Amino acid sequence: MSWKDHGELFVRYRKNPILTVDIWPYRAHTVFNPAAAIIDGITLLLVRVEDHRGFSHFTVARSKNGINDWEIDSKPTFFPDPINYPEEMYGVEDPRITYIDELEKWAIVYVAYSDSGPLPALAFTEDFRYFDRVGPIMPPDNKDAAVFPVRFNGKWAMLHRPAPTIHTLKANIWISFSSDMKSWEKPEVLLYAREGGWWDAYKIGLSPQPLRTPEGWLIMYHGVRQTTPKISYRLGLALLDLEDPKKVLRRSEGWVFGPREPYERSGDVNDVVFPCGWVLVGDELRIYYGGADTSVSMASAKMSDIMEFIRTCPEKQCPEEYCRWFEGNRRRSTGSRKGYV
Ligand code: BMA
Repeated sequence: MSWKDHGELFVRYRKNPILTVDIWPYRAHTVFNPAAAIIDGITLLLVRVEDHRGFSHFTVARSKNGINDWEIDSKPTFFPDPINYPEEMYGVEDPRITYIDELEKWAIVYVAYSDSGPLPALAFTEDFRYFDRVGPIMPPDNKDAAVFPVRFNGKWAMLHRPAPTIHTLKANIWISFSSDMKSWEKPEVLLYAREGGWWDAYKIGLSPQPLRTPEGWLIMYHGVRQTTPKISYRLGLALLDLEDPKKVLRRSEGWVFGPREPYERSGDVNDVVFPCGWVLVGDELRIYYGGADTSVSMASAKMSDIMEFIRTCPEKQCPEEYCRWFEGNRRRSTGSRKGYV
């Protein structure tokens, strides 16, 4: 049997949370779910800030060591602009940032909360001070999106997560392609939510932006477990083929990080860890995550340990018995589901 319980791979910074609303330079309700990057040696977090209307915007926090002494912009850095961009009517949420070498710009894919539901929107920036909005890049309901930094056979690729459907109750991670990052095509399911008792049953979504490693694209995703009367957001890993990101090479069975500490277990939404960004510092992979939709924390793991772990993960997305059952069902249903096993 391939199943191995590796437990949690990431170790929390001992003085978490690293950012709370108490140190914010202006009035706000909560700060959480940041995107992350290192620019000229400085760690930059694009933090989701929720105001007292319940609407979110983004504010930049910068730190030399990525842990403390954060310099936070004195006012919102990226504020919803519903007059010019009506899809931002109820705010902007959960950004993911990717540096696009070819364009010499950062691509920010964020959730615009429109009157018809959440949708992925795109903006570019060179400096996190001025932003060039492209606007919506997919219709609602869709979220948890990030672009890859390179093209594949001439096309950009994006991971995203359409909402659960009433037909299957499932929300899977999809991959789509584009020539210009504005119109996206050829959508196909990449990672399936598992079912039954699994920690990632029914609803999964991408967490930070895809990370290139010599062995493939490392993907961290959240799985949402719903039990009465609560939900838990936990994190798993997958590895995608470097040349063809439609191919899933490995997927962890157990979760690698989940809510445990008081600042993750209790807050605006209990039992949530939700990273939108990660950075590599030498051999240390740091995730920056929202705890309980209330504060920002950091946890890290050695990249070499992660790669060693991912190599031991199964190639199939689920154990044999379940795959056999799923394959049986798949053959009875329509269409091909390439990339599943
Ligand atoms: C998800 C997203 C996240 C949030 C999480 C838990 O659907 O909206 O922003 O952290 O729910 O509430």
